Order: sequence, then structure tokens, then C-alpha cells
Amino acid sequence: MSGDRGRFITLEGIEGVGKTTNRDYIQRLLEQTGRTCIVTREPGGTPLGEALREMLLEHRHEGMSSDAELLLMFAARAEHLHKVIVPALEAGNNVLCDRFTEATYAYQGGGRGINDKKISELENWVQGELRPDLTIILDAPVETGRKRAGQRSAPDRIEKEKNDFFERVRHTYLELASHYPDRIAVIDAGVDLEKVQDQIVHVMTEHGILA
Ligand code: T5A
Repeated sequence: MSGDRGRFITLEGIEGVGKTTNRDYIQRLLEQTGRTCIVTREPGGTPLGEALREMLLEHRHEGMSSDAELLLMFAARAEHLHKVIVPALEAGNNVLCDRFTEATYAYQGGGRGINDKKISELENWVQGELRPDLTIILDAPVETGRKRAGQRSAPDRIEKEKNDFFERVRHTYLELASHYPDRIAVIDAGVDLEKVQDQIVHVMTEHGILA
């Protein structure tokens, strides 16, 4: 990729922590850097990816095997990278993606118990050397996130997992952040929105995304 490529920012966290709520705010911050910001999401972001999202989240595929779930996440990601993310970064745009591979480590790894090595093999195969420049993990207790998500919509196939599943997901996110502090930042999302957004500006500045 050329030296003038855009920045790749991803947003992560358990259900209901405020990823969607903060997306527009982060997009505006990224546009202040003078580059267009493409906002997208996973699973999804392309026609094929959105079709795979439906298969992954709707209830008629209850009992899907963990390996099938993992492979479908990466199938959607491969399409997303080829059709949207890499071309946008190469054209000099910033890309803001609501969830990416850290979600796979957290949900399919931590939540479902798939070995990290399998996930990292797929990560290397599908992404090559591409990793997000910054991943912002919005962190809040599981009860807080579930309560907020429950007020918004009925649970999908993954959201209906029990609290201990989401405790493992949260724990894995925090572990990832401690392994890669240079590119993964944790924000306390259990507080008022204004305080969450102050922390977002702080980490984006600290990681050199904002001047
Ligand atoms: N998945 C995804 C995998 O298993 N593996 C993978 O590799 C990938 C990529 C995707 C699902 O797929 C799984 C994970 C997910 O289960 P999704 O729609 O991307 O699903 O993710 P969700 O977490 O389900 O999205 P949600 O919309 O539930 O959560 P958000 O976006 O984090 O929360 P948001 O912004 O909608 O906020 C929820 C409510 O809380 C309020 C908001 O107003 C809203 O009502 N709120 C606050 N209230 C008080 N204080 C604050 N600070 C607040 N912030 C938000």
C-alpha cells in the first residue's frame, strides 16, 4: 500500500456499549483530518457480506457450528477487504469499521472457544499484513451493555447467548488490548456519552490519528 494511504480505524466492544451511537461522532473527527471517511461494518459492508450477515445473525440458523460461523465471518471479511476497505485506503480515504477481526478473536475465540491459532491463520491469509491503525474498544460491564441493547431491539442469534459468553468476549477484548497497546485502546463506555466522547478524542490524539 502507498505511503499516503488513509487510516484504518475499527470500533469494538460487547453488545450495546455504544458502537453505533459513536460512529457518526468518530466519522466527523476523522473528516477533520481533511480526508473522506468511509464508514462500514462487519459482518457486512458489501452485498455478499450483508447476505452473510443475515445468515449469521438470524434465528433460522440456530445451532450453526462454531467453525462454520468463523469461516463465514472471514468470507464476509475477504469480500469486504477486496471490494471496500483496501481500495478506500489506497485511494487515501480513512475507513471507520464497526467491528473487525478483534471481534472474531473475542466472539469465536473467547466466546465459542476456537483456538487463537486457527483465527490468526485465517487473519494472515485473508488480511496479509493489514491490521487496523487503531482499534477502539468501548468497554462496559456485560449487564450495562445488555440492558442498553435490550432497550433498542430484540436479540439476534448471537445476542441471545448467556451472560457468561459475553463475560468471556469482554475478557478476550481486554486481553487483546493488553497484548497490543500500540494499536488497541480501551475506553470506559459505562459513563455518560459526553465522557465517552472525551475519551475517544483523547485516544485518537494519543495514537496520532488526530493532530
Ligand atoms: N460478530 C461480529 C462476531 O461474532 N464475530 C465477528 O468477527 C464479527 C465482525 C454483529 C454481531 O456479530 C458478531 C458480534 C455481534 O453479535 P452488531 O450489530 O455489529 O452485531 O453489534 P451489536 O453489538 O449487536 O450492536 P449493537 O447495536 O447492539 O451495539 P452498539 O452499536 O454497541 O450499541 P448502540 O450504539 O446501538 O447503543 C445501544 C443503546 O445504548 C444507548 C444508545 O442510545 C442505544 O439506545 N447508549 C448509551 N446510553 C447511555 N450512556 C451511553 N454512554 C450510551 N451509549 C449508547
